[in-house]
Amino acid sequence: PQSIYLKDYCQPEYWISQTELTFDLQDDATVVTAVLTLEANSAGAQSGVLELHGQQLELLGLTLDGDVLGTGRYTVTDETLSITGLAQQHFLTIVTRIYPATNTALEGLYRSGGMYCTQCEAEGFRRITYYLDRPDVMSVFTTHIIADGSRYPVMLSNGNCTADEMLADGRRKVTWLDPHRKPAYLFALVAGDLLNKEDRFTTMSGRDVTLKIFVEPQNIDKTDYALDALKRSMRWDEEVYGREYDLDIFMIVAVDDFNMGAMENKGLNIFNSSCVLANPATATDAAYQRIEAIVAHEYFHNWSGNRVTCRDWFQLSLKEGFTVFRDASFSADMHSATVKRIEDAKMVRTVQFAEDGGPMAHPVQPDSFIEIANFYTVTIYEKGAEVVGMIHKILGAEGFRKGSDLYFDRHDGQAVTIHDFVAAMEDANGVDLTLFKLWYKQAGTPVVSAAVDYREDEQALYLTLRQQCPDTPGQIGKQPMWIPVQLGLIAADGQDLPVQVAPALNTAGMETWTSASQVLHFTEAEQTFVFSGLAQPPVLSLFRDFSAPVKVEFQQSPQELLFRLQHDSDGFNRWDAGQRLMLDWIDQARLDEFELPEDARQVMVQLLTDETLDPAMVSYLLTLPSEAYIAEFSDPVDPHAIHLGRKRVRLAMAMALNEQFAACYQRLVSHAEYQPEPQQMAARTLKNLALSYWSVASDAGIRQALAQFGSTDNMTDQMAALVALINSGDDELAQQSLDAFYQQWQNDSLVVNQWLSVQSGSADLGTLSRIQQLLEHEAFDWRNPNKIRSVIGAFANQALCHFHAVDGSGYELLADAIIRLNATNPQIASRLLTPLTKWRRLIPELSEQMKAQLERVAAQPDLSRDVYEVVSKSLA
Ligand code: HT7
Ligand code: ZN
Repeated sequence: PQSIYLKDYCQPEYWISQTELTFDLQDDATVVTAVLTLEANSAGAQSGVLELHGQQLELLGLTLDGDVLGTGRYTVTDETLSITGLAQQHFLTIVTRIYPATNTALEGLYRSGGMYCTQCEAEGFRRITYYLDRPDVMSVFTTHIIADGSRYPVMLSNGNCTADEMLADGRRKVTWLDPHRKPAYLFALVAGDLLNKEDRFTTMSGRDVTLKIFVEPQNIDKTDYALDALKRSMRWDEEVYGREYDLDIFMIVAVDDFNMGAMENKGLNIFNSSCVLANPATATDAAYQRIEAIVAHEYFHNWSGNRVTCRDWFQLSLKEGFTVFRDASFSADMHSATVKRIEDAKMVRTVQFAEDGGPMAHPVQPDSFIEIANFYTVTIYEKGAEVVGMIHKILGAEGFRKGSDLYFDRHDGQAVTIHDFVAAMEDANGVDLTLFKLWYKQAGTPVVSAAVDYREDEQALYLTLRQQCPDTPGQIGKQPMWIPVQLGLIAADGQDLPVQVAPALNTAGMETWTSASQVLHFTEAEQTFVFSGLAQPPVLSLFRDFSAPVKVEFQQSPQELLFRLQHDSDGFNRWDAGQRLMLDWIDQARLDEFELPEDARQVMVQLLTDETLDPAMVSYLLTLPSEAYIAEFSDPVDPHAIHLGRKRVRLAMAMALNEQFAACYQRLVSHAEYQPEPQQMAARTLKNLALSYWSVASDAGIRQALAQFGSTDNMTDQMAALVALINSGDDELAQQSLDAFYQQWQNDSLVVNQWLSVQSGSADLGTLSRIQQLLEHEAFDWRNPNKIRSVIGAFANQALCHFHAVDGSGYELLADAIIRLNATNPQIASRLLTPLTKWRRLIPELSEQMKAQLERVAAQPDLSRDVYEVVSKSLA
């Protein structure tokens, strides 16, 4: 397989102004007729050759301006159809046959359950017909769907429905017209026997929009929350970004077999059913929040992605980074902004930093790839969002809004680049972001080290920051970046002091950027900032609000960390201080038994008993870092030592605070009817955290978990109780509870997924033999990505002590699954490889075994591009 390079981008020789598609959905196959209006691009090459993309297509017919094309005029390969001798304008008709029922890759048109659906991003449209399947080719699409109307009463595509007719043979033909020009990756088609829940939304200019969520009949009672979340998103985008919806109808369809979370097809979003369906009995609070965030994310793409799209796939973060930033701001506004920030930072530190430090490291704007599907990564999405967030920090909310207004106005209807986005931000604010743009170009996580020197005679604190970004594959020697450092100075009484930054000289003798603002602009390899007017040495709170996605090396004593856990006015840094303390404890506990220090115990007692605090926040402050998070702070990584250390600290906290956890639990038990609303969710989060500690340390806690398991009406509490019972150490009780749970929920596939993952991801239960049993279970299905994620994904990413079994059996199981899926669903196979890409960071005895499994995968014949790219880069 060949790499594709950003530097090779050039415009196509032809545009496709109109695309008319007819889908004839037959039992064994689908025949697709595409009529393309071709127009020569005056800025493109003028060879008269058109090279269309196509994969796994049977070509049945080809006519140009009504005449059948002779075989001398065209050539077909596995991936292209080339036509020669073309002039300025043509109508090209292509007839292809495809096989949706055997499409297990879930790209293009495929069947999920009894329905047809599509997934065209990034390059799935080429599995439907020959086309210029690239995002800068934008066309007006008309879609006709012909099928048996009794089996497929619902037939949908993008835009507005313009005709619905019965054909002479008794079949039905439905026509959809999307007036907005769009690239093929935003095309969608759905046909099935579906029900829908309908609502309406009046836009800010008074237009009436119909909203519909389509589901299989058994799920019709699970649509209300997503519909409400959609309306909240539409209102929020109007209020915060001034963006209004632009069609008469907005539709969402839930499908069971889907490679990712959801897809923003114009006017017809397609969702993984796990990211849209919920009712209190079956969905946890976390699932509700995920649904709200994903509904918002896909809706926000209507502007950041669809109205203004990407010129090429190297610009993917243009739409994804920006849209993740937008959905994060939305979630922050709907719930607790601090908790959302903590969640996002946890994700960046655990998953993105790992990617940035591994063999698949790439910049937010990559400069090459082999398979674009491998670049839907945490770097493109989450780091991309952090980069947009830093622009927001630098410009302020008002300046950022001016920039986004200019971006949308200037580029509406265009396919553009990340450079265009930044240019709009610069032009609207009169700032120069040239240096800042390195964030898009340089891979790797910058490491910032900080040293402080308090000078009593000057009543000043000198802060020296140094930055360094490690080499990454293909990028040796990085330049200093523009890092916004939000900070605070805390007095001994816990109050914030005013931050006065005096002019300072950096090592090069240049005057630095200074301000009384709390955001410092750190732009050089080394810089010293001087804070004046400080009668006492303050406690420094650095990188408040996670103001930049960097690793921070700054020594603070346990007393200072504890002080900040108690007093830092920045909620994110309160949490961060606590996590740093816990990391130290876990480090100590790897070697010996651990006892919770008394001063820490007192602070925790205070947190657990102060009823004025946000319970969700208290819960985060008392939650230990996950094993994966701890691994990111370890070198080399010894998963078994991490597991042991964490387990000891957990037990020590549970024992030292047993009474308080029990009391906190009792205080937060509520008899109100379950509502998926922020206050109730926050209370349940803390209540169930208390239960998890309480049940680790005492039989009373286990009895309470058992009572909660059997009596609750909502999945949040039932699942929390089940996890507590699994962790109780009583294997019989754990198994009985799991059996009862399956008995209760075996007919609800999404709940069964939770049942699968709670076992597969468990340190107590996720043993190799259990995983093998689950893979044989009636509930498991190799064709369904959710089931694969629930068993194999949970095992390899969460049950770390079993996955890293010293005999290498966990790695072997994962490699077997990857080899199997390589043939049926390469995207999922490739994603499952992620844990194996970290082999170099492990202790030698594990590292070698992991490498051996990677080599075994690499040696397989017929590797997909997806798997080949990750395996070969991991071994390079
Ligand atoms: N933009 C969507 C990306 C997506 C996707 C990409 C590759 C393969 C399958 C996929 N399904 C959806 C999702 C989003 O970011 O909104
Ligand atoms: Zn997206």
